[in-house]
Amino acid sequence: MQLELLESLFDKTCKTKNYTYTYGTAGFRDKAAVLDTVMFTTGIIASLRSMSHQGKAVGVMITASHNPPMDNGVKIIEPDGSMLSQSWESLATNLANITANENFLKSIEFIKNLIISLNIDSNIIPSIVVGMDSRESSPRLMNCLLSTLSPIFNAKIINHNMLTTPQLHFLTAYQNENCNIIPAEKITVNQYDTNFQTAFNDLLKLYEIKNFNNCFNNLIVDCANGIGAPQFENFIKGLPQSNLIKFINNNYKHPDTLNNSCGADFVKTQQKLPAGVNDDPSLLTDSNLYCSFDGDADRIIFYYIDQTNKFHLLDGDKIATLFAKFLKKLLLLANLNDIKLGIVQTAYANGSSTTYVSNTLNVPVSCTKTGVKHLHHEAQTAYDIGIYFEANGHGTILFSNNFYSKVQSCLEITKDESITKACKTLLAFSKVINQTVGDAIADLLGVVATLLISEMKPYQWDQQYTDLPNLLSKVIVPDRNVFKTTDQERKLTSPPGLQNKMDTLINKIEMGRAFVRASGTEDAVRIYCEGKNAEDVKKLSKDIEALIMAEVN
Ligand code: G16
Repeated sequence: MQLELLESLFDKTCKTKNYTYTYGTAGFRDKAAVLDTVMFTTGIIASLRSMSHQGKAVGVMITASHNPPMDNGVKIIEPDGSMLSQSWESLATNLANITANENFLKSIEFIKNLIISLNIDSNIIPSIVVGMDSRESSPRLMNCLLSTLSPIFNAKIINHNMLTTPQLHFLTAYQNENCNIIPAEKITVNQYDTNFQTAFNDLLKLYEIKNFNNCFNNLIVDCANGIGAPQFENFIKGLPQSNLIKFINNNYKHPDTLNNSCGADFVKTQQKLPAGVNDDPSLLTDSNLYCSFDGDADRIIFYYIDQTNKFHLLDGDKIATLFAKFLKKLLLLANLNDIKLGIVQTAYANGSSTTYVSNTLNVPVSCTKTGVKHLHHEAQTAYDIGIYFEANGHGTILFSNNFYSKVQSCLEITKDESITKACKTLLAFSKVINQTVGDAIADLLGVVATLLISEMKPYQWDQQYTDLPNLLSKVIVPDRNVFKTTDQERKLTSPPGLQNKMDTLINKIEMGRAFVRASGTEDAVRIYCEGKNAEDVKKLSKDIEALIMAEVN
């Protein structure tokens, strides 16, 4: 490791100085113009993280996901494909801020101290797997990220260039799992594609499903004009009935259109169809199923229109309950009642969904703070089948070792055909899911397979429960950091007194619930409101917004 060389590279790369970086909900995220310094230090942190894992591959994805085109960001991926361990978030933030604000020697001192305190063997060669989304700024930021990897760390680098965030999560884990049998340079996105295409096709074969028309005529996929477009267009070549899949907002070569009036975040927050559907009357029918990815295809939400052209949202809560009902039925069929199935939500989950999960499905439900890392952890530690979804469509399912061993032994012992089929379905379904992180492509396969096997149309899926009217909005304030929360972000502790004023408003409306929290990805404060009556919810949202503005001005 040649730390002496760092200074010349620093002078060349780090143009942003006197700036404070914050590690947000999902990594560093900011205007692309100021990210050079933090990309430079992220390369160093990722290398040290890999060395602390004895040189196992660590992933680094350049993306700002649902944010507008001028933003960008970076997410670090652990060797098992999960998000960077929380204990390293503050190390990454400190190094970025020391490098941006102090004498460069302090950065070197920080790195040296880190190596000593974490007992990192500096002879270990790190292995880094990198990728980026389709933003205009991504190649420039990739150069900043890569600048230290070879000269300083002599790192082994696998550059997958443009791909989706979940593809990189999967390939990072895949590279580590197969390091003794497949050379890292032979691993491409083809392995991801083959893995999930095969899993989906095998699952459908169990039920001899050849025709999708029982559930929908066409599946319309809104790709948010992001990297999900070319990746999924290529992916569907290995799927049956791929002619039924139609793409809209797949203009990823025009990065200025990314997430603009389209994509999962737009459709969820605006509760309306994205751009591109109304332009083509042939796409607008009540027999179609629609879905939207976000900018890096780690989220998905579904929707459909009814015969009166009314829009109906099937968001992350609806995806979680669809999966829970399906998996619970399979567990019952297989008499596997000791496998613990549970759902993890955040405060954004619609109240009706939580009631439905607890009272109708009789499935335990946990609530965590916003951020996939929190939900992932809860799903992994609390359940054998941990279904986690944020209402915004970010989520996946985790299957524990206990799940696999119980299903496998049941399969070996049983002579009963329906038990055999239920066990085989559980195992096959678990392979369709990307267990490293929420994945628009894998979740889409899971939803389509569940609908086909359950012979369910979108409106029947929607009938599980009726969402309470709700509104998610955001306000720009001078300093969002003054908004601090407790109770899984459901209550404000600061600014003092604001929660009490909000409670007075909330208590006035029937089934009222609302909370306010600072976004960890955008410079904004989010307001979520729900209640029995849509007009009350609108008013509550406006009143809370007014309270906030009065507080900060
Ligand atoms: C990221 C996180 C999600 C979170 C979302 C919004 O999603 O991975 O867990 O729900 O940001 O977070 P916030 O409300 O703090 O801005 P993505 O898809 O943008 O990476």
